[in-house]
Amino acid sequence: KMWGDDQVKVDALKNGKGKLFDEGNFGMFIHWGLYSHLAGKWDNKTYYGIGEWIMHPRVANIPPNEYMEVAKEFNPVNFDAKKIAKLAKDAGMKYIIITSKHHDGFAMFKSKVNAFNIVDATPFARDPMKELSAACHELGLGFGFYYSHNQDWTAPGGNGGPETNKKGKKVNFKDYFYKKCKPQVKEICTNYGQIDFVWFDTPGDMPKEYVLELADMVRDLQPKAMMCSRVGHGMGDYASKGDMEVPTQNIPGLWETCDTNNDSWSYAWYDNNFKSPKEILSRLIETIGRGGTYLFNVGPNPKGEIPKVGVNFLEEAGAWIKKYPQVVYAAGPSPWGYKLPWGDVTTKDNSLFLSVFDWPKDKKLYLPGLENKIQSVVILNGNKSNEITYSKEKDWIVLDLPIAAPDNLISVIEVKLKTE
Ligand code: FHN
Repeated sequence: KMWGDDQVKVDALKNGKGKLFDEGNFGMFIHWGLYSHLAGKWDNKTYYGIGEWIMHPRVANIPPNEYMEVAKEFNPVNFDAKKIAKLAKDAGMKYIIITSKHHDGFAMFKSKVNAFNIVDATPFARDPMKELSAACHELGLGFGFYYSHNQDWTAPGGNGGPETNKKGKKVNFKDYFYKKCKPQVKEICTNYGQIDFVWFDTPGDMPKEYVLELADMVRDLQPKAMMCSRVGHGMGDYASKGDMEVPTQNIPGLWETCDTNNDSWSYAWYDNNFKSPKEILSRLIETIGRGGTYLFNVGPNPKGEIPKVGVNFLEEAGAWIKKYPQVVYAAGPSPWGYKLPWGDVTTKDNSLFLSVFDWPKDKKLYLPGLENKIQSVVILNGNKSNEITYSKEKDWIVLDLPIAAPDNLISVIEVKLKTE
């Protein structure tokens, strides 16, 4: 058997979960919060690195009370949920997951249990999560929340947060968990209709009883939502791989890898190192080729807009996917199990889709050890397709290519196998 189902996927799908992974394979991650307003700079000094960590002692070391004051200036008046959802759709993505609260503890949603939130603490006073979830529902996109459940650097008792409350009384993780974390997770799981993902992060040494309590509540309130493994203690419906990690060997089961469009997750004023459309697509195809789903991050700026270069590159990548949807949607992993020298392979039914990242200069494309009988080999290019010849060299199949790559981004060749 060259590729096939596996139990995790089958079970998840049976329970009405995992469809967005199985059929979509591509989602938008958004890191946006109070830190975006600082854009990597504090007290006239720029801190290189991941922008959402700016207040951390290892970065600008901003005292929680000073950081919380920043909320008074945060006014992302150009935030346009419909525009962002449309961008995700045009980019060929099937869902959006956005930071409802990152490690800084600032809630990007209206919270009744904690006033350090975008509606109550900023001049903006709108709930962008309401707007974005509605826009996603309208466009038929999946929607989910990121929530930092363990680290909270401004909440007394949160991991990395102050050890005493405003009155100077010592507090512990339990206080934070019951006063802020659990009630806020309840809020995001009840106030935004049906959500498709709850993306917890950095569980660290969070005690198991709290993780279980949280996971139970999410299952109760949002039985269809997929919980990512970063909730901790082996819980979750799917595995989240390391940040920006495109695995090199096939991995079974339901999993996702998250990547970002430049060097930081959140907006940083200097970060112009955007991944090109070709890089986005090749990393997406490699992830699908290994059996996973690709969650690609963007970081809106202090005004709430996604930087133009990132937008253009995503639109270009989306136009390519529109030309070759079969390479991405509901596509299975490569039977080779790893990337090949010229590109990567995704599969559907009896077809192998060869995405050629580097067009071979000798006009020969090698398929190592392919033993199946071949029905046809065609180069796809939009609605056009050209049959090409192939031969057998030793035990390998060798395709005869035209001299020039037909697609200036990534060319695709479909190898249809005989069924027998
Ligand atoms: O610390 C965070 C980081 O800021 C970012 O949110 C990433 C995204 O996966 N998660 C954590 C580190 O793994």
